[in-house]
Amino acid sequence: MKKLKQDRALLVGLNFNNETNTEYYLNELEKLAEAVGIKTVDKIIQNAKSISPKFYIGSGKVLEIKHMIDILDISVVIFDDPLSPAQLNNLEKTLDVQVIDRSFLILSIFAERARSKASVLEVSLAQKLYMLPRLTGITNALSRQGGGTYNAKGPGETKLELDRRRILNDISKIKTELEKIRAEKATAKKQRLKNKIPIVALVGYTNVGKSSLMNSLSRILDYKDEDVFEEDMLFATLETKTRRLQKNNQPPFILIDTVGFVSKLPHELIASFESTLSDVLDSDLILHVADGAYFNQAHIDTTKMILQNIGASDIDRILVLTKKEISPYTPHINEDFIFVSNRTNENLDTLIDAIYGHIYKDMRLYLLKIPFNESSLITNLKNNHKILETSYGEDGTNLKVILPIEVAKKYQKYQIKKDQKLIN
Ligand SMILES: Nc1nc2c(ncn2[C@@H]2O[C@H](COP(=O)(O)OP(=O)(O)OP(=O)(O)O)[C@@H](O)[C@H]2O)c(=O)[nH]1
Ligand SMILES: [Mg+2]
Repeated sequence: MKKLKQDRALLVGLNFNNETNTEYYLNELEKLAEAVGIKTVDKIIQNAKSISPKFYIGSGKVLEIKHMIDILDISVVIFDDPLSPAQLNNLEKTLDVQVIDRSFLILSIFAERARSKASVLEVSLAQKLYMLPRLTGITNALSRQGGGTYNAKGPGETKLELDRRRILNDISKIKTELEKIRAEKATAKKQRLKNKIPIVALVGYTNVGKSSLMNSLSRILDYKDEDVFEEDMLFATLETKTRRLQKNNQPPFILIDTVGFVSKLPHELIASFESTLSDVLDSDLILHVADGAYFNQAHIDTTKMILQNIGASDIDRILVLTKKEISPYTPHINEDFIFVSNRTNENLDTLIDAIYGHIYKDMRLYLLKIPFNESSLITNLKNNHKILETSYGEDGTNLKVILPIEVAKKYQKYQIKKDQKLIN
Protein backbone atom coordinates (compact mmCIF):
# COMPACT_ATOMS: atom_id res chain seq x y z
CA MET A 1 0.00 0.00 0.00
CA LYS A 2 1.32 3.40 -0.93
CA LYS A 3 2.73 5.54 1.86
CA LEU A 4 1.21 8.97 2.25
CA LYS A 5 3.64 11.83 2.00
CA GLN A 6 3.34 15.35 3.36
CA ASP A 7 0.13 16.45 1.72
CA ARG A 8 -2.39 19.26 1.65
CA ALA A 9 -5.82 17.83 2.13
CA LEU A 10 -9.42 18.75 1.52
CA LEU A 11 -11.83 16.80 3.74
CA VAL A 12 -15.28 15.88 2.48
CA GLY A 13 -18.26 14.76 4.54
CA LEU A 14 -21.77 13.92 3.50
CA ASN A 15 -24.51 15.23 5.76
CA PHE A 16 -26.95 12.48 5.08
CA ASN A 17 -30.60 13.19 5.95
CA ASN A 18 -29.54 16.05 8.23
CA GLU A 19 -27.35 13.93 10.43
CA THR A 20 -25.83 16.42 12.85
CA ASN A 21 -22.53 14.68 13.57
CA THR A 22 -20.80 15.37 10.27
CA GLU A 23 -18.80 18.30 11.59
CA TYR A 24 -17.59 16.29 14.57
CA TYR A 25 -16.54 13.42 12.30
CA LEU A 26 -14.63 15.80 10.03
CA ASN A 27 -12.74 17.25 13.01
CA GLU A 28 -11.78 13.74 14.00
CA LEU A 29 -10.79 13.01 10.38
CA GLU A 30 -8.50 16.04 10.55
CA LYS A 31 -6.77 14.52 13.61
CA LEU A 32 -6.42 11.19 11.84
CA ALA A 33 -4.85 12.97 8.85
CA GLU A 34 -2.52 14.88 11.16
CA ALA A 35 -1.38 11.57 12.64
CA VAL A 36 0.23 10.70 9.29
CA GLY A 37 1.52 14.20 8.61
CA ILE A 38 -1.25 15.44 6.32
CA LYS A 39 -2.27 19.06 6.73
CA THR A 40 -5.96 19.86 6.37
CA VAL A 41 -6.48 22.98 4.29
CA ASP A 42 -10.27 23.02 4.14
CA LYS A 43 -13.36 20.92 4.87
CA ILE A 44 -16.59 20.72 2.98
CA ILE A 45 -19.89 19.17 3.90
CA GLN A 46 -22.62 18.35 1.42
CA ASN A 47 -26.22 18.00 2.55
CA ALA A 48 -27.77 15.15 0.64
CA LYS A 49 -30.75 12.84 0.72
CA SER A 50 -29.12 10.05 -1.23
CA ILE A 51 -25.66 8.80 -2.10
CA SER A 52 -24.54 9.05 -5.72
CA PRO A 53 -23.29 5.66 -6.92
CA LYS A 54 -20.99 7.42 -9.38
CA PHE A 55 -19.23 10.02 -7.17
CA TYR A 56 -20.66 9.46 -3.66
CA ILE A 57 -21.44 13.20 -3.63
CA GLY A 58 -23.42 15.11 -6.27
CA SER A 59 -21.70 15.97 -9.54
CA GLY A 60 -22.11 19.71 -8.88
CA LYS A 61 -20.14 19.28 -5.67
CA VAL A 62 -17.43 17.40 -7.56
CA LEU A 63 -16.93 20.42 -9.82
CA GLU A 64 -16.79 22.69 -6.79
CA ILE A 65 -14.10 20.46 -5.28
CA LYS A 66 -12.14 20.52 -8.53
CA HIS A 67 -12.17 24.29 -8.38
CA MET A 68 -11.00 24.29 -4.74
CA ILE A 69 -8.17 21.89 -5.59
CA ASP A 70 -6.79 24.43 -8.06
CA ILE A 71 -7.19 27.46 -5.84
CA LEU A 72 -5.93 25.90 -2.61
CA ASP A 73 -3.24 23.68 -4.13
CA ILE A 74 -4.79 20.50 -2.72
CA SER A 75 -2.92 17.22 -3.28
CA VAL A 76 -5.28 14.77 -1.60
CA VAL A 77 -9.05 14.65 -1.07
CA ILE A 78 -10.18 12.62 1.93
CA PHE A 79 -13.74 11.32 2.25
CA ASP A 80 -15.10 10.54 5.69
CA ASP A 81 -17.00 7.43 4.58
CA PRO A 82 -15.91 4.35 2.65
CA LEU A 83 -15.97 4.88 -1.11
CA SER A 84 -16.86 2.05 -3.44
CA PRO A 85 -14.18 1.02 -5.95
CA ALA A 86 -16.20 2.69 -8.74
CA GLN A 87 -16.63 5.95 -6.80
CA LEU A 88 -12.93 6.04 -5.98
CA ASN A 89 -12.02 5.49 -9.60
CA ASN A 90 -14.45 8.08 -10.98
CA LEU A 91 -13.41 10.70 -8.44
CA GLU A 92 -9.70 10.23 -9.11
CA LYS A 93 -10.23 10.45 -12.86
CA THR A 94 -12.29 13.62 -12.57
CA LEU A 95 -10.33 15.40 -9.85
CA ASP A 96 -6.88 14.29 -10.96
CA VAL A 97 -5.48 14.16 -7.42
CA GLN A 98 -5.23 11.29 -4.96
CA VAL A 99 -8.58 10.41 -3.38
CA ILE A 100 -8.72 8.34 -0.19
CA ASP A 101 -11.26 7.57 2.52
CA ARG A 102 -11.23 7.31 6.32
CA SER A 103 -10.55 3.56 6.23
CA PHE A 104 -7.43 4.07 4.09
CA LEU A 105 -6.23 6.73 6.52
CA ILE A 106 -6.75 4.56 9.60
CA LEU A 107 -4.99 1.66 7.89
CA SER A 108 -2.06 3.98 7.06
CA ILE A 109 -1.74 5.06 10.71
CA PHE A 110 -1.79 1.47 11.88
CA ALA A 111 0.81 0.59 9.26
CA GLU A 112 3.12 3.35 10.51
CA ARG A 113 2.71 2.39 14.17
CA ALA A 114 2.79 -1.41 13.96
CA ARG A 115 5.94 -2.84 15.55
CA SER A 116 5.54 -6.46 16.58
CA LYS A 117 5.59 -9.16 13.93
CA ALA A 118 1.96 -10.06 14.61
CA SER A 119 0.61 -6.52 14.29
CA VAL A 120 2.71 -5.80 11.19
CA LEU A 121 1.17 -8.89 9.59
CA GLU A 122 -2.33 -8.05 10.79
CA VAL A 123 -2.17 -4.52 9.39
CA SER A 124 -0.69 -5.73 6.13
CA LEU A 125 -3.50 -8.26 5.81
CA ALA A 126 -6.11 -5.57 6.46
CA GLN A 127 -4.49 -3.30 3.85
CA LYS A 128 -4.48 -6.02 1.23
CA LEU A 129 -8.11 -6.93 1.92
CA TYR A 130 -8.97 -3.26 1.57
CA MET A 131 -6.95 -2.90 -1.64
CA LEU A 132 -8.23 -5.95 -3.47
CA PRO A 133 -11.61 -4.63 -4.67
CA ARG A 134 -10.17 -1.15 -5.24
CA LEU A 135 -7.21 -2.15 -7.35
CA THR A 136 -7.96 0.03 -10.40
CA GLY A 137 -8.44 3.24 -8.46
CA ILE A 138 -5.36 2.76 -6.31
CA THR A 139 -3.10 1.79 -9.19
CA ASN A 140 -4.34 4.81 -11.14
CA ALA A 141 -3.32 7.01 -8.26
CA LEU A 142 0.11 5.42 -8.19
CA SER A 143 0.67 5.86 -11.91
CA ARG A 144 -0.33 9.49 -11.83
CA GLN A 145 2.17 10.30 -9.13
CA GLY A 146 4.86 8.46 -11.00
CA GLY A 147 5.33 6.26 -7.97
CA GLY A 148 4.31 3.02 -9.59
CA THR A 149 5.45 0.93 -12.47
CA TYR A 150 2.29 1.55 -14.47
CA ASN A 151 1.96 3.71 -17.53
CA ALA A 152 -0.04 6.92 -17.34
CA LYS A 153 -3.08 5.42 -19.03
CA GLY A 154 -3.51 3.00 -16.17
CA PRO A 155 -2.89 -0.71 -16.08
CA GLY A 156 -4.29 -3.03 -18.69
CA GLU A 157 -6.50 -5.99 -17.81
CA THR A 158 -3.65 -8.48 -17.76
CA LYS A 159 -1.53 -6.39 -15.44
CA LEU A 160 -4.54 -5.94 -13.19
CA GLU A 161 -5.21 -9.66 -13.13
CA LEU A 162 -1.58 -10.32 -12.26
CA ASP A 163 -1.75 -7.81 -9.39
CA ARG A 164 -4.92 -9.40 -8.13
CA ARG A 165 -3.37 -12.82 -8.13
CA ARG A 166 -0.24 -11.56 -6.40
CA ILE A 167 -2.28 -9.92 -3.66
CA LEU A 168 -4.44 -13.01 -3.18
CA ASN A 169 -1.27 -15.03 -2.90
CA ASP A 170 0.18 -12.60 -0.31
CA ILE A 171 -3.08 -12.73 1.65
CA SER A 172 -2.97 -16.48 1.94
CA LYS A 173 0.72 -16.42 2.97
CA ILE A 174 0.06 -13.82 5.67
CA LYS A 175 -2.90 -15.81 6.96
CA THR A 176 -0.74 -18.92 7.31
CA GLU A 177 1.94 -16.98 9.19
CA LEU A 178 -0.64 -15.40 11.46
CA GLU A 179 -2.11 -18.81 12.20
CA LYS A 180 1.30 -19.93 13.50
CA ILE A 181 1.72 -16.87 15.71
CA ARG A 182 -1.82 -17.24 17.03
CA ALA A 183 -1.22 -20.88 17.92
CA GLU A 184 1.81 -19.83 20.03
CA LYS A 185 -0.19 -17.09 21.68
CA ALA A 186 -3.06 -19.47 22.34
CA THR A 187 -0.77 -21.69 24.40
CA ALA A 188 0.27 -18.76 26.59
CA LYS A 189 -3.35 -17.74 26.94
CA LYS A 190 -4.46 -21.24 27.86
CA GLN A 191 -1.94 -21.15 30.68
CA ARG A 192 -3.39 -17.85 31.86
CA LEU A 193 -6.95 -19.15 31.74
CA LYS A 194 -5.91 -22.35 33.47
CA ASN A 195 -4.48 -20.36 36.34
CA LYS A 196 -7.95 -18.96 36.77
CA ILE A 197 -6.68 -15.51 37.51
CA PRO A 198 -9.48 -13.10 36.59
CA ILE A 199 -8.81 -10.92 33.57
CA VAL A 200 -9.63 -7.21 33.48
CA ALA A 201 -9.46 -5.49 30.07
CA LEU A 202 -8.96 -1.77 29.49
CA VAL A 203 -11.14 -0.82 26.56
CA GLY A 204 -12.13 2.51 25.04
CA TYR A 205 -11.78 5.15 22.39
CA THR A 206 -8.27 6.05 21.30
CA ASN A 207 -6.29 8.61 23.35
CA VAL A 208 -8.55 8.60 26.43
CA GLY A 209 -5.96 7.33 28.93
CA LYS A 210 -6.13 3.51 28.92
CA SER A 211 -2.36 2.98 28.94
CA SER A 212 -1.95 5.77 31.51
CA LEU A 213 -4.48 3.97 33.72
CA MET A 214 -2.49 0.76 33.38
CA ASN A 215 0.60 2.69 34.49
CA SER A 216 -1.06 4.47 37.41
CA LEU A 217 -2.73 1.28 38.69
CA SER A 218 0.61 -0.52 38.37
CA ARG A 219 2.32 2.21 40.37
CA ILE A 220 -0.09 2.17 43.28
CA LEU A 221 -0.16 -1.62 43.29
CA ASP A 222 3.64 -1.68 43.46
CA TYR A 223 4.19 -3.35 40.12
CA LYS A 224 7.88 -3.05 39.41
CA ASP A 225 8.50 -2.72 35.71
CA GLU A 226 8.78 -0.10 33.01
CA ASP A 227 5.71 1.96 32.16
CA VAL A 228 3.80 1.08 29.00
CA PHE A 229 3.83 3.73 26.28
CA GLU A 230 1.34 6.57 26.78
CA GLU A 231 1.21 9.59 24.52
CA ASP A 232 -1.12 12.33 23.35
CA MET A 233 -1.75 10.84 19.92
CA LEU A 234 -4.24 8.60 18.17
CA PHE A 235 -3.46 4.87 18.34
CA ALA A 236 -0.43 5.11 20.63
CA THR A 237 -1.08 1.50 21.64
CA LEU A 238 -1.23 -1.16 18.97
CA GLU A 239 -0.06 -4.16 20.94
CA THR A 240 -1.96 -5.78 23.76
CA LYS A 241 0.02 -5.49 27.00
CA THR A 242 -0.60 -7.76 29.96
CA ARG A 243 0.23 -7.33 33.65
CA ARG A 244 -0.41 -9.32 36.77
CA LEU A 245 -1.45 -6.94 39.54
CA GLN A 246 -2.38 -7.59 43.13
CA LYS A 247 -3.62 -5.55 46.06
CA ASN A 248 -1.92 -6.27 49.39
CA ASN A 249 -3.31 -9.47 50.93
CA GLN A 250 -5.72 -9.95 48.06
CA PRO A 251 -5.67 -12.38 45.17
CA PRO A 252 -4.21 -11.19 41.87
CA PHE A 253 -5.85 -10.15 38.62
CA ILE A 254 -4.52 -9.75 35.09
CA LEU A 255 -4.82 -6.28 33.57
CA ILE A 256 -4.83 -6.01 29.78
CA ASP A 257 -4.25 -2.81 27.80
CA THR A 258 -5.74 -2.89 24.31
CA VAL A 259 -5.76 -0.92 21.07
CA GLY A 260 -8.12 2.08 21.05
CA PHE A 261 -11.32 2.29 19.06
CA VAL A 262 -12.36 5.02 16.64
CA SER A 263 -15.59 5.90 14.82
CA LYS A 264 -16.12 4.07 11.53
CA LEU A 265 -13.33 1.59 12.18
CA PRO A 266 -12.64 -0.20 8.88
CA HIS A 267 -14.17 -3.67 8.96
CA GLU A 268 -10.96 -5.10 7.45
CA LEU A 269 -9.21 -4.03 10.65
CA ILE A 270 -11.86 -5.39 12.99
CA ALA A 271 -11.54 -8.75 11.25
CA SER A 272 -7.77 -8.81 11.44
CA PHE A 273 -7.34 -7.49 14.97
CA GLU A 274 -8.70 -10.74 16.23
CA SER A 275 -6.09 -11.16 18.92
CA THR A 276 -6.88 -7.89 20.68
CA LEU A 277 -10.59 -8.48 20.36
CA SER A 278 -10.40 -12.06 21.57
CA ASP A 279 -8.44 -10.87 24.63
CA VAL A 280 -11.39 -8.63 25.40
CA LEU A 281 -13.79 -11.53 24.93
CA ASP A 282 -11.85 -13.66 27.43
CA SER A 283 -11.99 -11.01 30.12
CA ASP A 284 -14.08 -11.21 33.28
CA LEU A 285 -14.44 -7.45 33.55
CA ILE A 286 -14.15 -4.56 31.12
CA LEU A 287 -12.90 -1.20 32.32
CA HIS A 288 -14.48 1.06 29.74
CA VAL A 289 -12.23 4.13 29.81
CA ALA A 290 -13.40 7.56 28.61
CA ASP A 291 -11.92 11.05 28.71
CA GLY A 292 -13.54 13.07 31.53
CA ALA A 293 -11.97 16.40 30.59
CA TYR A 294 -12.97 16.35 26.92
CA PHE A 295 -16.05 14.29 27.52
CA ASN A 296 -17.76 12.94 24.43
CA GLN A 297 -20.83 10.73 24.66
CA ALA A 298 -20.25 9.61 21.03
CA HIS A 299 -16.96 7.96 22.11
CA ILE A 300 -18.78 5.97 24.77
CA ASP A 301 -21.49 4.95 22.31
CA THR A 302 -18.98 3.89 19.64
CA THR A 303 -17.09 1.75 22.13
CA LYS A 304 -20.31 0.14 23.36
CA MET A 305 -21.35 -0.57 19.78
CA ILE A 306 -18.03 -2.23 18.93
CA LEU A 307 -18.21 -4.28 22.15
CA GLN A 308 -21.67 -5.40 21.14
CA ASN A 309 -20.51 -6.24 17.60
CA ILE A 310 -17.74 -8.49 18.86
CA GLY A 311 -20.09 -10.23 21.30
CA ALA A 312 -18.73 -8.72 24.51
CA SER A 313 -21.86 -6.98 25.77
CA ASP A 314 -22.52 -9.62 28.44
CA ILE A 315 -19.21 -9.05 30.21
CA ASP A 316 -19.35 -6.97 33.42
CA ARG A 317 -18.31 -3.40 32.74
CA ILE A 318 -17.20 -0.41 34.81
CA LEU A 319 -17.17 3.02 33.18
CA VAL A 320 -14.03 4.95 34.19
CA LEU A 321 -13.49 8.62 33.34
CA THR A 322 -9.92 9.99 33.36
CA LYS A 323 -8.27 13.41 33.78
CA LYS A 324 -10.34 14.43 36.82
CA GLU A 325 -7.70 16.94 37.95
CA ILE A 326 -8.08 19.05 34.80
CA SER A 327 -11.82 18.60 34.25
CA PRO A 328 -13.80 21.80 34.67
CA TYR A 329 -16.96 19.93 35.67
CA THR A 330 -18.36 16.44 36.19
CA PRO A 331 -20.05 15.18 33.03
CA HIS A 332 -23.72 14.20 33.19
CA ILE A 333 -24.01 10.59 32.12
CA ASN A 334 -27.01 8.33 32.55
CA GLU A 335 -25.01 5.49 34.08
CA ASP A 336 -22.63 5.06 37.02
CA PHE A 337 -18.96 5.86 36.59
CA ILE A 338 -15.77 6.34 38.59
CA PHE A 339 -13.92 9.60 37.93
CA VAL A 340 -10.15 9.19 38.36
CA SER A 341 -6.93 11.05 37.71
CA ASN A 342 -3.85 9.23 36.48
CA ARG A 343 -1.79 12.24 37.51
CA THR A 344 -2.89 12.70 41.13
CA ASN A 345 -4.17 9.11 41.61
CA GLU A 346 -7.49 10.47 42.88
CA ASN A 347 -10.16 7.73 43.20
CA LEU A 348 -7.87 4.94 42.03
CA ASP A 349 -8.44 3.19 45.38
CA THR A 350 -12.18 3.29 44.76
CA LEU A 351 -11.59 1.85 41.32
CA ILE A 352 -9.44 -0.98 42.67
CA ASP A 353 -12.11 -1.85 45.24
CA ALA A 354 -14.72 -1.83 42.48
CA ILE A 355 -12.54 -4.13 40.36
CA TYR A 356 -12.22 -6.61 43.25
CA GLY A 357 -15.92 -6.31 43.95
CA HIS A 358 -16.69 -7.48 40.42
CA ILE A 359 -14.12 -10.16 39.75
CA TYR A 360 -14.37 -11.91 43.06
CA LYS A 361 -18.04 -11.37 43.80
CA ASP A 362 -18.89 -15.10 43.81
CA MET A 363 -15.53 -16.22 45.14
CA ARG A 364 -14.42 -17.00 48.70
CA LEU A 365 -11.15 -17.94 50.32
CA TYR A 366 -11.17 -21.47 51.82
CA LEU A 367 -8.78 -23.38 54.04
CA LEU A 368 -8.96 -27.07 53.22
CA LYS A 369 -7.24 -30.11 54.63
CA ILE A 370 -7.05 -32.90 52.02
CA PRO A 371 -6.07 -36.35 53.39
CA PHE A 372 -2.94 -37.81 51.77
CA ASN A 373 -4.89 -40.73 50.31
CA GLU A 374 -7.08 -38.36 48.30
CA SER A 375 -4.34 -36.63 46.37
CA SER A 376 -6.36 -36.70 43.14
CA LEU A 377 -8.49 -33.94 44.70
CA ILE A 378 -5.39 -31.79 45.02
CA THR A 379 -4.53 -32.31 41.37
CA ASN A 380 -8.05 -31.32 40.46
CA LEU A 381 -7.91 -28.18 42.62
CA LYS A 382 -4.51 -27.23 41.23
CA ASN A 383 -5.64 -27.65 37.65
CA ASN A 384 -8.80 -25.65 37.98
CA HIS A 385 -8.46 -23.12 40.76
CA LYS A 386 -6.19 -20.57 42.33
CA ILE A 387 -4.17 -22.00 45.21
CA LEU A 388 -2.51 -19.33 47.35
CA GLU A 389 -0.64 -21.51 49.87
CA THR A 390 0.21 -25.16 50.34
CA SER A 391 1.58 -26.71 53.56
CA TYR A 392 1.86 -30.28 54.80
CA GLY A 393 0.45 -31.42 58.12
CA GLU A 394 0.66 -34.84 59.76
CA ASP A 395 -2.64 -36.07 58.40
CA GLY A 396 -2.95 -34.26 55.11
CA THR A 397 -2.19 -31.30 52.85
CA ASN A 398 -3.43 -27.87 53.88
CA LEU A 399 -4.50 -25.63 51.04
CA LYS A 400 -5.49 -21.99 50.98
CA VAL A 401 -7.58 -21.79 47.85
CA ILE A 402 -9.99 -19.42 46.10
CA LEU A 403 -13.17 -21.15 45.00
CA PRO A 404 -16.51 -20.10 43.59
CA ILE A 405 -19.17 -20.67 46.26
CA GLU A 406 -20.89 -23.31 44.10
CA VAL A 407 -17.74 -25.38 43.65
CA ALA A 408 -16.83 -25.11 47.33
CA LYS A 409 -19.90 -27.13 48.32
CA LYS A 410 -18.14 -30.19 46.89
CA TYR A 411 -15.27 -29.68 49.33
CA GLN A 412 -17.33 -28.85 52.41
CA LYS A 413 -16.19 -31.86 54.46
CA TYR A 414 -12.52 -30.87 54.05
CA GLN A 415 -13.02 -27.31 55.18
CA ILE A 416 -11.10 -26.50 58.38
CA LYS A 417 -11.99 -22.87 58.79
CA LYS A 418 -15.02 -20.72 58.02
CA ASP A 419 -14.73 -19.33 54.50
CA GLN A 420 -13.66 -15.75 54.10
CA LYS A 421 -15.08 -13.13 51.82
CA LEU A 422 -12.33 -11.79 49.57
CA ILE A 423 -13.70 -8.28 49.55
CA ASN A 424 -14.98 -6.43 52.56
N1 LIG B 1 -4.04 15.43 32.80
C1 LIG B 1 -4.22 14.14 32.60
N2 LIG B 1 -3.77 13.57 31.45
C2 LIG B 1 -3.97 12.25 31.28
C3 LIG B 1 -4.63 11.43 32.26
N3 LIG B 1 -4.70 10.17 31.78
C4 LIG B 1 -4.08 10.19 30.57
N4 LIG B 1 -3.64 11.42 30.25
C5 LIG B 1 -2.95 11.86 29.02
O1 LIG B 1 -3.76 11.53 27.89
C6 LIG B 1 -2.97 11.18 26.76
C7 LIG B 1 -3.40 9.83 26.20
O2 LIG B 1 -3.11 8.82 27.14
P1 LIG B 1 -2.87 7.29 26.76
O3 LIG B 1 -2.79 6.56 28.05
O4 LIG B 1 -1.76 7.13 25.78
O5 LIG B 1 -4.27 6.98 26.03
P2 LIG B 1 -4.77 5.58 25.41
O6 LIG B 1 -6.22 5.48 25.70
O7 LIG B 1 -3.90 4.47 25.85
O8 LIG B 1 -4.57 5.90 23.86
P3 LIG B 1 -4.30 4.89 22.62
O9 LIG B 1 -3.30 3.89 23.03
O10 LIG B 1 -3.82 5.83 21.57
O11 LIG B 1 -5.63 4.30 22.27
C8 LIG B 1 -1.52 11.19 27.26
O12 LIG B 1 -0.92 12.42 26.89
C9 LIG B 1 -1.66 11.08 28.78
O13 LIG B 1 -0.58 11.67 29.47
C10 LIG B 1 -5.11 12.08 33.46
O14 LIG B 1 -5.71 11.47 34.37
N5 LIG B 1 -4.86 13.42 33.57
MG1 LIG C 1 -2.70 3.24 24.81
